[in-house]
Amino acid sequence: MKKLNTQVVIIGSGPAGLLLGQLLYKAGIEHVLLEQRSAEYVAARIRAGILEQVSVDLLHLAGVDQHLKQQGLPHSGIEILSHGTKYRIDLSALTQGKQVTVYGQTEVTKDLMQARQQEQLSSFYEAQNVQIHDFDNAPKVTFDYQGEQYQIDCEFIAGCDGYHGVSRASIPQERIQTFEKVYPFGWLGLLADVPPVADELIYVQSERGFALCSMRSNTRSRYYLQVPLTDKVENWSDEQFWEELKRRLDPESREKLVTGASLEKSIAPLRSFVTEPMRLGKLFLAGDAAHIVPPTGAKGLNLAASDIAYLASALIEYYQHGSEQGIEQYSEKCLQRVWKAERFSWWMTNLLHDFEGDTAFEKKLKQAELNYVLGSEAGQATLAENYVGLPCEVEHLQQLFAEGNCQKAS
Ligand code: RFL
Ligand code: PHB
Repeated sequence: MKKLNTQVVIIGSGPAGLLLGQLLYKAGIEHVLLEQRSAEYVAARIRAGILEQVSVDLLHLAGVDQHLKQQGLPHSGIEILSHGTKYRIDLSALTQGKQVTVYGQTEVTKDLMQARQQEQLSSFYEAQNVQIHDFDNAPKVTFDYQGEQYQIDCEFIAGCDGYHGVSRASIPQERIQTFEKVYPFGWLGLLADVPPVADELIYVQSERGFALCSMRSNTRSRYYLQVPLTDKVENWSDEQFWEELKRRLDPESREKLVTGASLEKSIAPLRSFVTEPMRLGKLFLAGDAAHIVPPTGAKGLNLAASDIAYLASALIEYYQHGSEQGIEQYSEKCLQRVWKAERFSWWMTNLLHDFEGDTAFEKKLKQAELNYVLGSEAGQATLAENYVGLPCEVEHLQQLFAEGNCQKAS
């Protein structure tokens, strides 16, 4: 068995693991990253598309925002189409100038991976059989790589390995609590090289179900349709997708919609899920390993980034000042923000989707609630404040960075 040692082992090369790696590297903290998939597979995954300012600030701090600055599209508003009428939510006007940035998770991942490669940071892609040991006292991670067994002794483990990862699964059940809601529908997503139907995202509530018109750039669009959980992507030709999308849109958008061949098409189930606590001993859970939100509020990727802001701060405080305060408070701080994002994502999902099981009374109430939100400045402000992202202590991390590099632990 090959033996290595480092300060932090990061499991997972999604946005959470990659961002943490870059921030630790910048702070002079040694780490090794383990990923079960190939680098090519990870770099090609199509997922989220909206970055909160907090996520943009973190990528800047990590020194990985050159492409984002050039290609990210700042958006100061979104549109909501409710039964044929379009309402604009002026995010900036309602939040003292805040906005979101359209920039794909695929691009974020590629930028972070490229920076990692340039700095030649220690990474094991296609690491198999990753296992966590003794995370309360003397953490170790074992895995198989290119036919050899490895063991890494470390001081902390960051479980950034997503919903299906090994980190959460390694915790004895009696030491964590999980909270879950599964929704009775999924999103069928289609990516195509066609110009977006509008300058801003359109969230569509219609009698035929929810739809979303999003984009990756001025020439690449991402569209979604609410579909039953039992549906299969093979049931949907590109033509059928475009026809159904048109039926859910208003006449003006239907007219403007440019269709084309799909680059990718897939169905994602919708789920809300939270694990408590998010730290056990020297094992931290971050991102989808700890929580899942339905994509309606565009929060999944952004929550992963804000967890990493708290985690990077905690580790830097520990190595720089010998303080365990950030480590002790990690779970509580993350969960405060996580539950607010869970609430918002659940609320947006409830308001905009068609729930088959709803009674006529419940449908009327939901419509009244949406009409209230869209027709009231206070209602719109609540939506806007949550959509652009609630505060997270990025300033604290910025200050830690400004104070200088961390000492390497002995
Ligand atoms: P990720 O991105 O899932 O990365 C986890 C990484 O860990 C690896 N891994 C392992 N590595 C080693 N050993 C093991 N045993 C491992 N098990 C897993 C995985 O291969 C992977 O590389 O989690 P992270 O970094 O926390 O980032 C979270 C975001 O990816 C996620 O919240 C969002 O993408 C959620 N999400 C969406 N969010 C949105 O806001 N809008 C969307 O449109 C949207 N679409 C999606 C999504 C998530 C999806 N998943 C997870 C199935 C579409 C899909 C299909
Ligand atoms: C996306 O562009 O993939 C996207 C945008 C907003 C959402 C969800 C997904 O709420």
